[in-house]
Amino acid sequence: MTRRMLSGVIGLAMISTSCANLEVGNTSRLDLIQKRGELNCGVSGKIPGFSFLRSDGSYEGLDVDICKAMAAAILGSSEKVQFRPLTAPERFTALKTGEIDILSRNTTVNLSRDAVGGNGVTFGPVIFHDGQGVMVKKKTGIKNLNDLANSDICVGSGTTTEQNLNDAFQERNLSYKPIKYQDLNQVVAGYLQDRCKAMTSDKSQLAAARSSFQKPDDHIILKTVLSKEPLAPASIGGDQRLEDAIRWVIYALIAAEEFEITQNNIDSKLIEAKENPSKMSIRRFLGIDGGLGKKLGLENDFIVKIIKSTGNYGEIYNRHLGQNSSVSIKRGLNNTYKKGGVLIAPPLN
Ligand SMILES: N[C@@H](CCC(=O)N[C@@H](CS)C(=O)NCC(=O)O)C(=O)O
Repeated sequence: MTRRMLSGVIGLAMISTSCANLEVGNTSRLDLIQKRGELNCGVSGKIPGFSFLRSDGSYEGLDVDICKAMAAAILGSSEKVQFRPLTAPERFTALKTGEIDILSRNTTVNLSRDAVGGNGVTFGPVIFHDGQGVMVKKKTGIKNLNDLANSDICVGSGTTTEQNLNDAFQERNLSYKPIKYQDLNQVVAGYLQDRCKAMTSDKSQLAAARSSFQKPDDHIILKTVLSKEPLAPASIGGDQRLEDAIRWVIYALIAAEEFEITQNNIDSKLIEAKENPSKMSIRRFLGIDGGLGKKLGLENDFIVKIIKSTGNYGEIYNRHLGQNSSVSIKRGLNNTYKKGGVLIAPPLN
């Protein structure tokens, strides 16, 4: 055997070993979810428009529909979800201990949460671009952060909000006292009971909280934006198959809006695509050609199942945060790139 042939054999042996390792390393929570037949999704349960527990025991909101879309893709039915209400300080532990498979709870992506040396979780694509805001009572006449110097401010603990608040006041050389609470309802109660001059949180949460006040017009959300709060679903780090599934479910929701495929027209789009072999990109998208689903460990028609269950991203947004919803937040950045926003899905091919 020549030296070259020998190195070829060794190379092959190495490849086959690494393939074997790949197979072992390939076990994923995705298999566990499919075996269990149910997805455990961590939510807040207290934020109208995002995840809110209704009086009949069901959950609704954008974060909730992300869980439902995942269940439709992974299990074929958006009904197969167990929702777990979690406080902000509990959420990452719930992911790490396996109590939940996916966290879909107004959670901001940042380096410390993502990195192995930090919280070690991994994030899907951003589903809502938010920013931190401050709400005050109109009668106080407070217009900006300078007016809040030496004030008590109500804030949720275990959040990015806490740190941003500290940074914003430090940068301005102002002092303040944080009054910390475990969840949004407590922050709101503290604020309404005048335990603090202002409350701070993601602007979406402030809008949601204000929508439930008896006199929403008595409160204003200051123009100041303290930070970027890109909210995204998260899963345990190091599980690429689950991470990939989450990533492409979100991209499918965004791409369906780009393709103008909706809950109402999906059946006719499917017939049209089946009858028309030249509609390559739509045929791949709807699982007729290309085997995209199988590459993720899902059914090839996983996107059809998602859209039938929840509609596309725009439909989800309008249902929970659109003009006719109780929260009503302008789409702004959370629109597709074709309509002036920053949402864009890489090609599904
Ligand atoms: N997006 C921020 C803040 C999110 C957050 O959880 N905020 C508090 C509000 S003060 C909260 O617990 N909200 C929902 C709840 O009370 O269930 C983060 O990821 O840290």
